[in-house]
Amino acid sequence: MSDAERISNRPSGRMNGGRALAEMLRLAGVGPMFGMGGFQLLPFYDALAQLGMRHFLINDERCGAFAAEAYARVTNRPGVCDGTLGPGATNLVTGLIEALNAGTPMIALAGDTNRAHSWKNMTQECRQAEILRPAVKELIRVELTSRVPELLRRAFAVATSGRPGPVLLDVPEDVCHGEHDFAADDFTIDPTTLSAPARRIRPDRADIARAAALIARAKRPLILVGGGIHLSAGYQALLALAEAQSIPVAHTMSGKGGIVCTHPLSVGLFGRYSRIANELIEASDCLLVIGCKLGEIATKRYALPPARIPLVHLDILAEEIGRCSPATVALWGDARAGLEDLAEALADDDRRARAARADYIGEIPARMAAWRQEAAAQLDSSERPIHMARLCRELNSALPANATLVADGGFAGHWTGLLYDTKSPGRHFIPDRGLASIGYGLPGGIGAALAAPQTPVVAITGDGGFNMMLGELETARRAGIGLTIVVVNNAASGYVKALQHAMFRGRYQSSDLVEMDYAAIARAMGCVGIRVEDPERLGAALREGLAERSRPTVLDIVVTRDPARMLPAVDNRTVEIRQGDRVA
Ligand SMILES: Cc1ncc(C[n+]2csc(CCOP(=O)(O)OP(=O)(O)O)c2C)c(N)n1
Ligand SMILES: [Mg+2]
Repeated sequence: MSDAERISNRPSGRMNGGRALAEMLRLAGVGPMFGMGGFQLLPFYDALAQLGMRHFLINDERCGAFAAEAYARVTNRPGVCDGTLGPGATNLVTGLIEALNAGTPMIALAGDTNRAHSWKNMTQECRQAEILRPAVKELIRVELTSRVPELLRRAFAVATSGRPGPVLLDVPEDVCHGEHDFAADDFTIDPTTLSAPARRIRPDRADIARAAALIARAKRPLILVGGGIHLSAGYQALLALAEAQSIPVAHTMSGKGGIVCTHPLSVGLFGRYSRIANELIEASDCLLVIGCKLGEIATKRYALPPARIPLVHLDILAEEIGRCSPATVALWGDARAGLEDLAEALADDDRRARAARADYIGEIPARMAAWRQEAAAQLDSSERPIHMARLCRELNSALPANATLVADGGFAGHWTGLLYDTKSPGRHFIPDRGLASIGYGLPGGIGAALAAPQTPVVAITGDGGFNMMLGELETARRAGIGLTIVVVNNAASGYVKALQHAMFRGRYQSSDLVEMDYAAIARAMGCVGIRVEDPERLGAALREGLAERSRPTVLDIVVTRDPARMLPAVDNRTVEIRQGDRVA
């Protein structure tokens, strides 16, 4: 890399480690940061103030990690968060693992004890490096103030290369407060490492040829796309291959938006919940898996895909290929690059393939229409309390094409994963399927809203998940963001209650919440609060939330309290459960 290609702002002279951290993050052009201060990182905070960089105090470091994670998903640039030593650092764990499992680029800073006194019962001291190490792609302990720029460069390179992920910089107090004479040359960074994917690798050509031969022979090929399509921004390449070859596309929750949900070749979610995609998998004669781990939920606990169907698996992480289902052809590489190469290898055969698959493709609108008809009673339901399917239908009508829906871990994510339709390609649906924690919705919404201030962002969360995070309404209000938060109010830890209904004959334990008016709570916190009990009011309430641009709006949606009717697409009164089964 020549000097001209590097980004450099060339500050120089004597400065403390905190200032050097801030200078490097400024050089990297990071977006808003999220954290909660403590003594160890205060020089960093002071430098942020002096440099005029955006940093938001968050009320729980876990939320800072969630917000930074969602920011990264929207932008593909590393999200940045921080925590002080001990409890600040340990509170980051859940958000960092979300990023690790989802492949989201992140950089987290944790203050640590002054090494002159460490391991002498320092206040808040704990073995935080050991606790955090398995939560991140790489943990970097910064041992010298002089090495801050070099190690931040390393952090960006790790966060955005290969399968992206979170990197934690563990910064001892004396390194952050300590000073060093920096040279102008110290402050440089490789611009390719500032967003994911830092570098693209193409699958082996011979493997592409074998995969192309398999696809060419197939009468009913099907693409199964996961979150990797977003990390690679392979939207155009996916659409081009699907259209040129007439191959329908099914998606995981994380992969939703790889192809627009309203596209005629989109067959929706596959796995635990499905419209028509699972049937198409069963009837397929060649599956092309793109950027997808084929984990428990995507495979209905490994019941899919059937072993008899040849499987081409394209992934950026070589050891992920064939981990859960054996791959007939392994394609190791970037999703976009691999899709482009496949399209090129098949190009001469496009016309024949499209003609041969005309009937196959023709089935899809009819199957989708049949599914819609079956689901119509739910989608159009005017029952009170409100049906979740009706809420999803209203979200589909009210949200414009450029909107982003952030979905929390409970039923909010399950139902919208199945029924929400994105209208333009890209990350317009953000579920926290890395670790599927509840509580992601509100802080994730904050991160997404700050990442794309001009676009409408709606966060949908359960009441349990919202209870966990209520304090962040204060953050959202302070940040002045027009985020719409949809609270699915079923007065329950609903998923747990539904399983207790199905599996333990309605013996409920610790799954009920008290009836709350979340709209009133929101109003008391200076936000807009609207309680909706009538489904006919949903559309207007959503539009009101979207129109409010300077403070959060909480829509408290009163949905079914009947645990027999909570699970999407499963009539659990008739589900037969054997020992060890998991229905959802
Ligand atoms: C941190 C965390 N704890 C527990 C769970 C297990 N869990 C999955 S869904 C769910 C219910 C959450 O209740 P709520 O947010 O109200 O959503 P609902 O299922 O009622 O829609 C729970 C406890 C989880 N996913 N994450
Ligand atoms: Mg609930």
